Amino acid sequence: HIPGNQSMTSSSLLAPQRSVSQAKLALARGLHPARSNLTSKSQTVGHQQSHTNTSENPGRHRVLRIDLTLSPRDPNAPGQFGRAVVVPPGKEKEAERRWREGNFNVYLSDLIPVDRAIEDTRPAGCAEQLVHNDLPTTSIIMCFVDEVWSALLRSVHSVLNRSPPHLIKEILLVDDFSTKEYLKENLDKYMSQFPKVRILRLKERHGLIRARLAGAQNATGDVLTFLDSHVECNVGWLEPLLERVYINRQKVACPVIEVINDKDMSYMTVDNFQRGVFTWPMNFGWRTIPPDVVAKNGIKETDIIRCPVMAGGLFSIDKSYFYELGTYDPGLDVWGGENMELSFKVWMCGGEIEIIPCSRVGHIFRNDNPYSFPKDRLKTVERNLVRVAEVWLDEYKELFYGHGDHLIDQGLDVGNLTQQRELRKRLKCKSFKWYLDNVFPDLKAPIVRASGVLVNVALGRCVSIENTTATLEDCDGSSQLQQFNYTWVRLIKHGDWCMAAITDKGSLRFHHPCDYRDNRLKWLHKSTSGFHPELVDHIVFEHYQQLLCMEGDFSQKTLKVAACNPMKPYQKWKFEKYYEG
Ligand code: LR7
Ligand code: MN
Repeated sequence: HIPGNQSMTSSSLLAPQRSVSQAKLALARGLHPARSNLTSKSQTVGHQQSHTNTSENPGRHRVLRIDLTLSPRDPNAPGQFGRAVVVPPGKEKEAERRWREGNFNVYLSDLIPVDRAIEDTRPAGCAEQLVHNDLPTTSIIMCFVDEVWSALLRSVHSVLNRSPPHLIKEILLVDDFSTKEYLKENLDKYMSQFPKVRILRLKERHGLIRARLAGAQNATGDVLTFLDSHVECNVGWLEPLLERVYINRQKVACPVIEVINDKDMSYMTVDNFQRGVFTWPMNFGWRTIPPDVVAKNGIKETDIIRCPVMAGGLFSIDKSYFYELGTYDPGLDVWGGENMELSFKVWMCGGEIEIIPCSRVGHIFRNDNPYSFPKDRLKTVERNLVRVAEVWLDEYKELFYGHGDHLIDQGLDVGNLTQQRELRKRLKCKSFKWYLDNVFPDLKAPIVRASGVLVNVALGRCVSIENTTATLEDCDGSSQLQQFNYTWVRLIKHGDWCMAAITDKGSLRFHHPCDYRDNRLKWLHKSTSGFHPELVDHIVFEHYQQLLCMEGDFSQKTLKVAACNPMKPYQKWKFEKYYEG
C-alpha cells in the first residue's frame, strides 16, 4: 500500500461511515424532509434574532437558526432539502460526459439550486446549546483549482446563508491558478454582489497548502476557518466551532463531515462517534468509538470528540495560534499530508484537535482528483509524507518507511528540513512517543516487528555474533550475542550493527553503521514475504530482482545466502517474539 495508491486513499473510501439514511433520520425526528418547512415551531428564522442574554447564562445565547431550510425559495426544485436527484431521461449521455469536469455528477450539481435547503442533521440538543455573545470573528478561506461553478457557488451560499453575519469577517476565495475561463471573469462578477467575498488569485499553481497560506496571510478575522470548495455548511455550523476556539485558543475545531453523494447529490448524514485516525504508512481514516466504550462512559451524541488527526479540509483555528505553530510546512506541495503535519504539530506542541458534533458540513467525496498534478501524483504525496515523517515521527518513522514500498528508496529529493526541525525545537514540542501514549494509545506502533533469538527451524540452532561475523551456535536465550531485532525497515539489528548480505570469512557479516537505505542490509521476513507466499518463515534477501535466502550450515557454523528453495529446511528461520502492528 503505497501512499496515494488509489485503493488506499481514494476519497470515496475515506467517506465516513453512514448507516442511517437521510429519510430514516428525518423520520426518527418526526420530520419528513418535504414537510420540514412546516415545522418551524417557535424558532426564529433569518438574521434578525438578537443576542438575548438568558438570565441563567448571562453573556451567552442560543445558537442562531439562520437557515433557508424552513423557507426555501423553490421547495419543489430538484435536490431541495438535500434529496437525491435523478438525471432526466435523455440527458444521461450529457451527464456522463460532464462527470469528469469534477469527478462527480456535475450535470446534477448544475441542476439543483445554489442555495438549496438541506436537512438539519444535528443531534437533538444542539439547537439548545449556548454560545458566548462575544465570539471571535472568522475569515473563511476556501482555495480551489478549476472547481465546478455550481459547486463553488453552493459552498459560498451555504456559508452566507447559514452563518451569523457578524461572525464572518470575510470569505476569501483563493484561486490556485485555475485554467477555466468561467472562473476568471464570471466569478468576480457574480461575487461582487456579496461585499464580504474577496477573490485572491495566485500567479502560479501552488497547491492547496500554500494556497491556504496565501489566504491566511490576507485574512483579517480573529479565527481562520478553512473549507474545501465543494461543501454545504449545515444549520448552526459555525458558532460551535468558534465557541471551542474561544474557550481555548489552542483548540482546533472540526465539524462532522457529512457526505454529499457524488452520483445523486443527496446530502447524507454519517454515523456518530467517529474519530479521525491514521494507519501506517500514514493513511487517514475514520474509526468508530466502540459501542461498549460509548455506553460505559455515557458518551452523548453531542459530546465533543478528541481526534488523533483531522481529515484536513474543514476546521477553525485561532489565527495567531496558527502562526505561533509556524503554519503549515510551506515545503509541502499541491495535495496530501498537510493534515498529518498540522495534527501532529497541534497535539505535540500543546494544542488539541476536536470534532464538534453540533457542527456539520457536507462535502462531495470523489474517487479521484479532478485536477492535474504539476508533478507525478504519487511522488508528490510521498514527498510530503516523508517531510512529515522526518520532522515529527522520531524513531517511529521506521513504521512509515516499513509499510509498503516507498519511493524514498529510489532517491526521492524531499528538500531541506532544517527549518521545520528547528521550529519543533523552538516550540519545545513533545515526542511522538508522548503523542502515542497520550493521544492515540490504540495505534499499534511497535518499532520492532520481531526480536530475541533467531532460530534456524531445521537445525534448532541460533544465530550468534562473533566480532563482526554471524555464526550458528547452540541457542542460549540469556546470551547478549544472540539477541536481535527485526525492524520495520527490514534490518536485522544487533545494537547498532546490522546483518549484511555480504560474505566475510565464510559467513555473513555484521555491518556498521546501519543505514535503512543500504540495500545490502535489508531482509524480508514473515509477513513481508507475503510477496512470496511460498517463502513464509524464510529470510529473503532481494538483490536485482533475484531472490536469495538466508541459509544455515551447522557443520561449518556459518550462514550464507543461496538460491531460495521452499523445500530446503535449512532456509527456515524464526525469531523468538513477533509483534503485531
Ligand atoms: O492544487 C490544488 N489546489 C487547490 O486549491 C489542489 C486542490 N486544491 C483545492 C481543491 O479545489 C479543494 O477545494 O483544495 C481543496 C481540497 O482538495 P480536494 O477536494 O481535491 O481534496 P480531498 O477532499 O480529496 O482531500 C482531503 O485531503 C486533502 C489532503 O491534502 C486536503 O486536506 C483536503 O482538504 C481534504 N478534504 C477533506 O478533509 C474533506 C473530507 C475528506 C476526507 C476524509
Ligand atoms: Mn474535497
